[in-house]
Amino acid sequence: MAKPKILVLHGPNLNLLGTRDPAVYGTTTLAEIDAELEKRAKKHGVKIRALQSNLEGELVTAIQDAKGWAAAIVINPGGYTHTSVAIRGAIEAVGLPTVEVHLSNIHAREPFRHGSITAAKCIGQICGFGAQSYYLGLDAALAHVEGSARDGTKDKGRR
Ligand code: CA2
Repeated sequence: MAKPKILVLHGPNLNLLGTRDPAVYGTTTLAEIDAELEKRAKKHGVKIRALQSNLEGELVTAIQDAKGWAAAIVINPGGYTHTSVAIRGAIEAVGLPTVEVHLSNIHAREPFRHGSITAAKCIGQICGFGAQSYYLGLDAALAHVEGSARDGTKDKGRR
């Protein structure tokens, strides 16, 4: 049987990780996060496809295209978390189990970051653990995919 695949999506400016603002976002680069995710996924027999984009429409298209091949999505929508009805709509439309992750604790930051437009269409949100948020997000996605496969609820509970 083919290995399940997980789409990892990074939103705007996350390509700058490790180069600026280490007090807020840490020193780990995006390439290091992707490499660690790949290593961890491999242990579960899962493949990762990671993509960073600064463009809302590209993120929407990536989510739509995932319908054909991904078992789950891990997404850090970056600043679009707080603004993007389009990304929320794409997550809802594809119905793939999606985990929202944030490096920082968005609830402890400026009020405009407290709300997430996208999180309500995800199975859950993990924030505040730096790069670990991505690894915990992958664990959550894997647990969901493996759990659904085990108890036969693969397509149940979709929003
Ligand atoms: O904490 C997170 O992961 C965020 O999604 C990061 C976004 C921010 O707008 C969200 O409110 C929370 C910003 C990503 C910018 O990343 C940078 C990394 C290094 C240097 C500059 C920006």
